[in-house]
Amino acid sequence: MTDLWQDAMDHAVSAARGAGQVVREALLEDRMVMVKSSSVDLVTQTDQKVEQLIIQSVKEKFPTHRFIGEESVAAGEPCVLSDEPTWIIDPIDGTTNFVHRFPFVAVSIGFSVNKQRAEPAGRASGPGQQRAGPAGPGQQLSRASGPSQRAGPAAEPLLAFLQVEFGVVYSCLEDKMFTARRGRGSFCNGDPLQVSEQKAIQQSIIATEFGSDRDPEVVDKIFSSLRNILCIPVHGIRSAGTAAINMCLVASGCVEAYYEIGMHVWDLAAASLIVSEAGGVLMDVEGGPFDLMSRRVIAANNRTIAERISGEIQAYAPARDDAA
Ligand code: LIP
Repeated sequence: MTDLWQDAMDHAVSAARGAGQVVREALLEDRMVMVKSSSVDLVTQTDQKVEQLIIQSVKEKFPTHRFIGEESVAAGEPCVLSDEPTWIIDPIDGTTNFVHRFPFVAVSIGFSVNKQRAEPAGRASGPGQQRAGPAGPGQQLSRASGPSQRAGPAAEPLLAFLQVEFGVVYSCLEDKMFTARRGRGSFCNGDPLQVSEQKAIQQSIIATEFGSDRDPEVVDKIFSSLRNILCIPVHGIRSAGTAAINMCLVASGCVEAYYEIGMHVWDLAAASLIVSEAGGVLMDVEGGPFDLMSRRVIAANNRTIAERISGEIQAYAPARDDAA
């Protein structure tokens, strides 16, 4: 089977590794901190430099491809997914961590193509792929089985409404390269990932973030959700300070779920595929289908835990990433 996108994925891995080196070096220097949407929504020259480095290197190799980059969008570029091959880039996921040298920082590169186009079974599938779960326009499929459990090609047509073809998250201070290709599993430094098998939320760790919205009404909702979930009770709550790494922790089986409202498509795109290819599920915070542009997500090891979390969340709807 012709593999259209392996070159692009190899390039993404190498670009993420190069970007990670720049981020590590920048950590040793003084960082000039600027603000974006609010006084706690931070950006540095390193975010901007790394995004330009990645975009330039991709343009040289794939001149027709499009981009959604966190800092480009902040500078006024559109945030649109289409059928065209599109690189979705967060040069530094965890900018606040980076500014404070809190040691979890990721370079995130997702790649989408053929938005909302149904494909025949197996077209982009790896050997032994098996899928389950609902799908609909603009959604990530969830998958019931992890890499180790796959057997035989998909028996029925796959509803390939997936938007993300591959995802690369480089946790550059840990030197962990998380990768996923649609239908081919998720990996960390080449080792396959599998979500936790835990079925009881009472024996789970849940990751979440507090985001950068300081509107007291929003903060009340965040704390109300947190209180509800903590009091289920769960074993614990964790925050890595980066959406991408939180989701890679779900894919790795270290935490059972991650939820948040307010992060962006560039925080989510790559890691959403890493979660689903590790056997996890993606869901909207109100229990509906996951929507990459909605700025809301539950990523969990299984549907039962995802649904339980959705029942405890005080939902709200920030402006969509693709709002005009
Ligand atoms: C950040 C996320 C973090 C979230 C923030 C923000 P950035 O991304 O990864 O988890 O809580 O709202 O979106 O700005 O560091 O790329």
